Amino acid sequence: MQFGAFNVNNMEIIQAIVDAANEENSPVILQASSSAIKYAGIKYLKKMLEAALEEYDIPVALHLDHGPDFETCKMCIDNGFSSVMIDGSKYDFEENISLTKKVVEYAHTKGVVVEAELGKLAGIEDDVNVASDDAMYTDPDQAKEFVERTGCDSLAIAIGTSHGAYKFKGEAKLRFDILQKVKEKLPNTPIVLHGASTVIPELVETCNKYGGNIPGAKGVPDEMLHEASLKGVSKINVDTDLRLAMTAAIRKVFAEEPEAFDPRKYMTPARDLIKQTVQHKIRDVFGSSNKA
Ligand code: PH4
Ligand code: ZN
Repeated sequence: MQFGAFNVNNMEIIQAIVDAANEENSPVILQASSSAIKYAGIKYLKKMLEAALEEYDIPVALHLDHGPDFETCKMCIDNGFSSVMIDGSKYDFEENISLTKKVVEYAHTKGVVVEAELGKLAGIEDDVNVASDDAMYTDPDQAKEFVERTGCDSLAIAIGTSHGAYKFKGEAKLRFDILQKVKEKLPNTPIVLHGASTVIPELVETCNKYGGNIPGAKGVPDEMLHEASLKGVSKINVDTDLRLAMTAAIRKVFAEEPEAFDPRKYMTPARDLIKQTVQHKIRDVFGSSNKA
């Protein structure tokens, strides 16, 4: 079983995810990157999480995605986030260790758990752009040393995924052999997969049909996410699929009802389509549904 960690940056996205998780009676992780926090404001995100917790009985966590530095992690910890990610993957091994360790030491005194990253994802990662050629898979021996020396609670690894809608030029290919080795060396450390959107073809098609221009987009097929789960990935990050759902729904309303200008007219179907997308992932892909 895997847990979906869904990126959020506004009220409708949060409502859609939590509503979907509630219907599936599944725990869920909401996560905000530092650019999402800049966009929405940390106080709004925190209060919207509180609203979601009041509304439903399911466990909902609020996680910092790709924390770029100690200060951002500290700000989120001090604002009641359940967990933080410190992304030191842009630094060399030793620097990544010392930054991660510093965050772990602070977080653990406050009862907050820490995700770290070792290895580099190809593509755009927040403000950091790692060229495909530089994409660096995680080294399993280093992963073991990294976790032992930092005390991090979970580890994001690079096995060939990347952020965004263009993950593979040809066939989708992930290095499951690396995942397997990492898991052998770290049997008790939850492993995280970033850049794990499927880039759902129907959503891309709808975007393109109604004036979008996202040709040749390709993500991680559901079967591969299933295999990743069997081989030990416990947290799956999803952002792009939600962006596509929202855009597809809004584009459709704009194209079919050009006279519409009440935001509720297009935000309602946008929220519904995000909800459907999240529900499908929880139920059919991640298997975290506890629906009777
Ligand atoms: N993420 C999302 C990163 C989003 O700065 P920003 O808000 O654009 O950062 O961590 C993922 O792993 C999402 O993967 P996906 O693109 O395959 O959905
Ligand atoms: Zn990521």
